[in-house]
Amino acid sequence: MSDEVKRIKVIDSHTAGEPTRVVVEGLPEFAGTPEAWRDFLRDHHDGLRTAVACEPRGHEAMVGAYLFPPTQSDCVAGVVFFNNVGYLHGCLHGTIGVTVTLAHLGRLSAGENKIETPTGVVTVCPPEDGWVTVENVRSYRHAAAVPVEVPGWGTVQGDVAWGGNWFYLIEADDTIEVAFKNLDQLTDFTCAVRDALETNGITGADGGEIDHIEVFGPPADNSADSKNFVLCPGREYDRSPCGTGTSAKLACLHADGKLMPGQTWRQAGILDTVFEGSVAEASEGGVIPTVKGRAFVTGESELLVHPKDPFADGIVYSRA
Ligand code: PYC
Repeated sequence: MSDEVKRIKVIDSHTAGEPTRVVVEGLPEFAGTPEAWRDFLRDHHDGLRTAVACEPRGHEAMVGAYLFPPTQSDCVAGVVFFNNVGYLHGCLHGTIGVTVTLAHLGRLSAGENKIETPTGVVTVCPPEDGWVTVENVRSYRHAAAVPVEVPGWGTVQGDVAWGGNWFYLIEADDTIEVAFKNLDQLTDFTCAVRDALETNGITGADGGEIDHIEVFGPPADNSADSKNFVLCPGREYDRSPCGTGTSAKLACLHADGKLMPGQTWRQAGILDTVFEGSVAEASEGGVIPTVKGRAFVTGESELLVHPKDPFADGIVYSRA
């Protein structure tokens, strides 16, 4: 076995509290679309994901982003997002993190910059004092007021919507308050809901797995219209208001006639940080959301992976 240490250059940022670790050097040789990159890395180099995202180099809340050359000439980069348990379809807090990282590296042009992702092309502008606006892919409500029996919690009702990931969106009732002090309860509740959706075969379009659960309650103050808790794939919650979750919410509000094109919705997350969103109507139905949030670069480093390290691929485990 060679003693050669693998070096992975990363740039860390956080968007409204949620981390993004962009892998800027250290990917294996490959070329292709974001879907092809995702499949190649998942099937042949999944240890890279766990080395970057999991302890001891990462942590459970870490969201990673692989950066590679785009296939479309009008895009500045291709990106695949991942976390401690797998790959994400899309990720907007992550796109905002990638944008401040590209700006930090001097790789953005003035005006609009397009980024290829597995969900489609998203458009960003260079950050202004850390604020980045992202035009997301088409988002839509797939099913309204879907009931599900959740063991220990009773019947829960929510909308199923696509915002770049599949979400089940629930309005909190008196049994649960969307507040940071209730993180454990919110996590247990949303994990139980996700399990119940799976058990009952409730999915997004084409059987898409609903792997994000979003609970809404009143905001802490008038700086937002609503406050959410978002369970991400795995057991971690989004520290930010979740950009794809905000997009799913915007699509549901629009479908209910509660949000007109161009009107602003301010979505707070569990830390009371806020994303601003608005929609344009999409010709195929649904909406094209625009989401604005603020990110800061927090570190530039090189991860070292020694071949003899028993945790070269990170500490990988699954919790029942
Ligand atoms: O901001 O879209 C988002 C996101 C998805 C998972 C974590 N953050």
